[in-house]
Amino acid sequence: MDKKNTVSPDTHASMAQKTVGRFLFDCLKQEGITEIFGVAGDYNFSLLDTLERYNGIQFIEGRNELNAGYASDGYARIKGISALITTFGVGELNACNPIAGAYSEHVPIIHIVGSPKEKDQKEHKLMHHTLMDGDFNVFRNMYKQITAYSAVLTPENAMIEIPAAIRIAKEKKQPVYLVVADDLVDQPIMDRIEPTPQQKTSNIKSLQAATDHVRQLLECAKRPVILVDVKTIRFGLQAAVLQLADAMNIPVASMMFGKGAFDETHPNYIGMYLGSFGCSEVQNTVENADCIIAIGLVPADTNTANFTAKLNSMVTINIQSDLVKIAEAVYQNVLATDMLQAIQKVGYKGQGLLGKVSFPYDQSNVSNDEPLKAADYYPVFQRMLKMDDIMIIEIGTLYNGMAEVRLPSNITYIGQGGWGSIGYATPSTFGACIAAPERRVLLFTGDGSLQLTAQEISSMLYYGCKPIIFVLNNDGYTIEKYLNVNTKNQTYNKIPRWSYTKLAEAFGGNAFTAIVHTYGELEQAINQAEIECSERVSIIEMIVKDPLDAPENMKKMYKYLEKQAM
Ligand code: TPP
Repeated sequence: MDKKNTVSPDTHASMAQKTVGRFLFDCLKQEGITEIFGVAGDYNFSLLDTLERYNGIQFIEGRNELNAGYASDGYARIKGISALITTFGVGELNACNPIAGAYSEHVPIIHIVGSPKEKDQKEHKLMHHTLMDGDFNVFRNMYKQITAYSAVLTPENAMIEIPAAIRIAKEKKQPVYLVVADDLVDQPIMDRIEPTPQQKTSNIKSLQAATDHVRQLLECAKRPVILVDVKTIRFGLQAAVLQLADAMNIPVASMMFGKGAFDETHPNYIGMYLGSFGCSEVQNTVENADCIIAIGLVPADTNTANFTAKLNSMVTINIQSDLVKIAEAVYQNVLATDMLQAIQKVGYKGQGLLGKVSFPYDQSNVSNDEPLKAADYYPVFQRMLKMDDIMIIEIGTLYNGMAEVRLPSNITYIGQGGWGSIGYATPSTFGACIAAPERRVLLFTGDGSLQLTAQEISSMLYYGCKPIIFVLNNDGYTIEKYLNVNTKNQTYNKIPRWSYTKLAEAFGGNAFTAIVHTYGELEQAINQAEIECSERVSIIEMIVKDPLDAPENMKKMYKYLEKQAM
């Protein structure tokens, strides 16, 4: 990062009594937060002034709060937790979408809002950024619906509320909301001791009963399978799942939201289960299994190929973070880590994969001068990926196509499959770059989505981030033409034509850029970007001739919708 503020240590801090602001930042620093995203506004000046003097956390300003919220989401998906500072009303409401998205997708963000002076609030004065009705609780009440916890901070309660909010965010993996009046930030806090929270543990009897049930299922199972989904990532279960797969030696498939949860180079990995829209071998293995060990499953429409995924619930061991469902039985208070270990101890030994597994993008025979098509550019992406890359995939045709690209080990794969707010990926990429400046970061975005939050490329340039950005220019909202059988020719799916490669210049920065139409050009641009990405941002605009070009699974989805509509 080139343009980091030089943070001067607060020389008086060690002598002075802790203030609300300093205590807040101490608690965040303890969680490993070294950057906080947000946008300045007069009600959060005291917070930001404290932060500017604070040693060890840098304020990273976004181009708006929507983007800063998405950036903190991307950051949290890499560092485990993040923080966002906005101003009252106008600022915090701009961040509702990313915070609701984080709630839906289980991403812990500490959202801190600076509010008008306590005295003005008590007197119900008509202050700017309010509804002009003297009510200062309106926005916090709105936020209660999309956060796991909220509190109004005071010097009296800071030592209780701040640790409690952080603990809840980490436990539930969801955002929390803290609001503090501008004039209270510098007030010394009252010494209080938070009651020691009870460590969550499994209920031994429930765990035992669930384990007995698992044993019964596995005793007669001939074709068991492991199905990995998104909450495996959110609740940090990847290592435990990998261990289970090694021990059991049975096939492992991934759900779409859960991409990246399991090492796709593992010999037991069979691919993506996309119901009847995906690979039929994977579908057969999962749907004919006589025991499905499903971890962190979210059976949503877009994760189950419009609910065409048919998991036999009578043979499914559905492991959630703190409960397990097996057939019709629900075992409450069973922690996923304990359940995974218990299954391993049952001692089932499979025979690995019986046949050879094929992956859709392993082969492609296309000449260099052919125009770009989904069927053949995904194999190019598959070849360019490297271990330890961070990939951010926007919702759109890319999210569907990329699902079946086979990943190298140790990839952090970021997508907002469930919340699905377009424009998420670009600011999230910015957040990822800030979280892991040492790693290669790749953004794959559609042209339509980029038009929502393109400003964050400016922040990338400003803070010296160097992602490689692929913009899929298919001249409009292609995915929307597939989501309904009547939307192919609608004008609302057309978008203005932008010069995407000129964005960097417009934002006052310098980037490597390329506009590519063919495979030869794409490969050449990728080779160059691989050199350039140690120095600057790269923007590769991929022009696709046919606005209806899409990956195979989307074409299958369209056929399915056509049948449904008949
Ligand atoms: N607004 C928000 C904030 N989120 C949404 N998901 C939508 C609208 C509806 N929507 C879903 S996908 C999409 C839209 C408008 C179009 C995406 O187009 P693009 O990024 O160009 O990707 P493509 O499918 O063309 O590759």
